[in-house]
Amino acid sequence: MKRESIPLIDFLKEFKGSLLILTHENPDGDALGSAMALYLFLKKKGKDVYVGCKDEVPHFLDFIPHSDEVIKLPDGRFYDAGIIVDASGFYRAGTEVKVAKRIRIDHHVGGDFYSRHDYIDPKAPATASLIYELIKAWDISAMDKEIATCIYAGLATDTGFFKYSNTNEYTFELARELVRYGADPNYVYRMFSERESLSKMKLISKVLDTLTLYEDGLVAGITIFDRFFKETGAKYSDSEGLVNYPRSLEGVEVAFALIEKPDEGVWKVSFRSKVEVDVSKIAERLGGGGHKYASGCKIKASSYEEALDKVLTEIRKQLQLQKIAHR
Ligand SMILES: [Mn+2]
Repeated sequence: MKRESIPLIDFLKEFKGSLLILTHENPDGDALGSAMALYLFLKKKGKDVYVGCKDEVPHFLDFIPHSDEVIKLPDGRFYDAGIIVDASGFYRAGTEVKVAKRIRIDHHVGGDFYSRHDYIDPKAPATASLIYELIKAWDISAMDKEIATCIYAGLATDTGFFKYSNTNEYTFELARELVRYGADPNYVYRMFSERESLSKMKLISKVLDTLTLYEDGLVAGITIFDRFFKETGAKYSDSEGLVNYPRSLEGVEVAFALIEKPDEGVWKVSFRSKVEVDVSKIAERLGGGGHKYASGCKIKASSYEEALDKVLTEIRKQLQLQKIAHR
């Protein structure tokens, strides 16, 4: 991915104030990996920089270097500038953020635009790859093993460990560079995939019991009821990625996970697709957003049946619009 120039670099070079880097709520590997990589790099550049998140760092991400330095938001402080990474806008922080200037670094389609200092590229495989490009264009000599590990964690997460359709020549070139700088692929894999808790396994067992096929097997969904967390002792962050189970079924083109969030009075929905269906369109019609193959939204509904009906209605609409049927 060749770029002419990144205006954000010129802004940051001149910038003298306090800077808050933040992720969306319920951070994933790309969100936290990107935030920490940028934080560590800007600290090396002598900036007055902080990193914050509404949620505590989940167990599966606690190996990310210096993630214990993440500030829990809201912290009541005022910052001269804020950079939100891997999110379609500051509303995704899920909490109040007091910053004089807003900047967004992201690879999602659409979303909020703040100024020419935003650094957005929907073609990037991960936000972490944009952080790499920023460092490369500014001062690659500041790259080190810790920063490379943060970026690698983001890239690996968003490509499904180099399996999803955003995996291409560039993805591997970038991975090669990161390994050269000290990222350890086996270590990152083990940290993400071989540290599960028994309570998460019990949660998966309950969730798989809800697995249901719709539209003659073109669509598959799971439901994560709030009581499952109480019954198993699993944490909310343990629900991350479970939507990949319905997606893994043969013949399924659209998968979804419906997650009950009584504290917010909503149902959170994650959508995944395999080849053709553009699930970003489904999420957008329900007030959310995302990518062609991965998207999400929150919907208000007075019952589970109503939430499920809203989801299935929009999925059917998209299948019809794209004329998707069994081959
Ligand atoms: Mn991402």
